[in-house]
Amino acid sequence: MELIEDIDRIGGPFPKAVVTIGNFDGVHKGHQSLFHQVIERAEEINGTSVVITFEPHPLRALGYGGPSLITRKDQKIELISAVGIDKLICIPFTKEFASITAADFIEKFLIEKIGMHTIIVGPDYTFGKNRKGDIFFLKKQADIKDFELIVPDWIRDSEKGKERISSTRIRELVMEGKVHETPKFLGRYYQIRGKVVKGRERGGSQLGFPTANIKLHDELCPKMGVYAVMVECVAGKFKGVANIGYSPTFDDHIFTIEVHILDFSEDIYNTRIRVNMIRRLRDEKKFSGIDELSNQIKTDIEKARTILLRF
Ligand code: RBF
Ligand code: MG
Repeated sequence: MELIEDIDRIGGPFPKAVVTIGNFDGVHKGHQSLFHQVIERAEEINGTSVVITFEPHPLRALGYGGPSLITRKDQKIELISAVGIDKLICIPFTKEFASITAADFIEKFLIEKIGMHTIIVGPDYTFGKNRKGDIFFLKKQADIKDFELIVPDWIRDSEKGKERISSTRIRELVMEGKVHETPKFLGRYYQIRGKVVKGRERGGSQLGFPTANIKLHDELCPKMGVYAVMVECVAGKFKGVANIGYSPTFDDHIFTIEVHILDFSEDIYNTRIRVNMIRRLRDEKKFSGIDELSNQIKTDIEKARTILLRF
């Protein structure tokens, strides 16, 4: 996959471009299905598969805040590139870009610059200045400008499932701690990313359970509590138990995201870490002392080992 981040250097028009456009936060199963349809159509017509996305989130660029992202740019690019798309165009979304009319966007950008032959978008897709470009508008333009428009139906969470796959729903599940429900929408476990930083150095020496403290790179953070997790770090892939919260047994009231990696003793300070959130085990509690907390963590680890057996 070629990643294109400078719209003045797109290198198009591409032969028979089959295009999809969106923010694609989360790169969830709905997005993945669109990408696969883009690849299939491109193969059928001997064309080029193209995904166009925006950074930052259009709402944020326009000053409306916007939602906490499920996937930040690096993870989004990584996930899209894994699907097997030919070109990923990541457009810096600015006020200027937002002021382009829907008709100009199609003519000057999609057709002239990209070489669009086919566009595949979901039923609720809108684009262009004030979001004037919707499916109805696209249909009319497709007839006038002679390109192909494909609007697949929504992807559901299962064959008979009723729930639409949506980034909003995934954000809610993460914030409610229901991380075990995210795979049916994401097609993978929800993952947090960050860097291992120095903590209070209390876990190993006082509790007997050293933890890697994580400086979060992500915007979205799962509900506070204790989780069974699968860790990916420089040393490999490991099972673990994570705690997100204020460690109320102690009185320093510092919010931390930390993970105790099972059967592990390497020094991973200042390296990158990825934590796949498998299942939430319980709320954080204030214990009467270190021994009580330590015993509880032992129980958490036993539970986690059972949950993580198949990993
Ligand atoms: N601290 C608490 O005050 N209450 C808890 O319920 C609690 N649960 C934890 C569960 C696990 C699996 C881990 C790794 C840590 C937990 N902690 C909890 C945080 C603990 O106090 C912290 O790791 C040490 O104080 C070192 O910073
Ligand atoms: Mg620690």
